Amino acid sequence: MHNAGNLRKLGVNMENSDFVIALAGNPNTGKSTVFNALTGLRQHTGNWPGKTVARAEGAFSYGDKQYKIVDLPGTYSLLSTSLDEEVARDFILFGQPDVTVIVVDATRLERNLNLVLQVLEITDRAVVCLNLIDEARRHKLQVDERRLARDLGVPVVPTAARQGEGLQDLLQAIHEVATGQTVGKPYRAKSESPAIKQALARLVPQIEAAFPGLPNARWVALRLLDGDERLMQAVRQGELGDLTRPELVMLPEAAANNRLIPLEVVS
Ligand SMILES: Nc1nc2c(ncn2[C@@H]2O[C@H](COP(=O)(O)OP(=O)(O)O)[C@@H](O)[C@H]2O)c(=O)[nH]1
Ligand SMILES: [Mg+2]
Repeated sequence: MHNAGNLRKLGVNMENSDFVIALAGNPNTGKSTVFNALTGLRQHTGNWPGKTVARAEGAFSYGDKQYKIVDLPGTYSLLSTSLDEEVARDFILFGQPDVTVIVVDATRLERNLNLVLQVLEITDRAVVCLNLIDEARRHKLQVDERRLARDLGVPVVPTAARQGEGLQDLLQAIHEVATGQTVGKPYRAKSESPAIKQALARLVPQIEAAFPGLPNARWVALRLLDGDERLMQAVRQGELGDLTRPELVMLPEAAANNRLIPLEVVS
């Protein structure tokens, strides 16, 4: 479930919406085309709060639910080494969108899967939009989307967004993930060294205790071990939790919980 408090800080007002969708993808995969096809005229553009990065936000309804959709900057990764990557990562990490749609280029699948796997480390609420499927066909490339969905552990929907092909299936997949009818079991690589394994064994339970229900404690722990300043700040300030639940903000136990995180493990 999305984090309305953090979303407000990220410039998204959820008052009249049931769900918020993030649209991620490498540049030139057809993200904006998908965005336009889903929202039509119900969209507006601006900047991310406090940043000079352009942002498009739109709305649509489907199956009696109101959706907001945010077009994230096109990126090849989420390591937050550029402003675009930071904006995209922060939105998925702190906004906790109900669904993250990752638009990939079916003709350049291998390169695109890098971002898919990074998104799947942060959230299990994802749908892969396998776009430019017409181009793939033209190049006699066949993608086994069922196999891909099984291997990734999230729905994969082939589309040719410019022609409107597959968009109904995409909407249906988004709806099923948003409403919890489909629950992802994302593929997550595990190939850490014994030392990292040991550190994770200490750190992960403490992160889970401080932030119950966090879908990505292992990833957060790995980023902390990597010395990620932004995540350390987020842990200290309780940003990863559900700020919409007042008891977690108010209760001193919440603050006390945060102090459980042994930052000496991190340095
Ligand atoms: N053939 C084909 N072209 C597409 C498709 N989707 C988008 N495009 C084109 O690909 C280019 C990049 O699309 P755009 O939506 O701007 O990509 P973005 O950078 O990811 O936002 C544009 O010329 C689109 O018209 C598709 O499914 N098939
Ligand atoms: Mg675009």
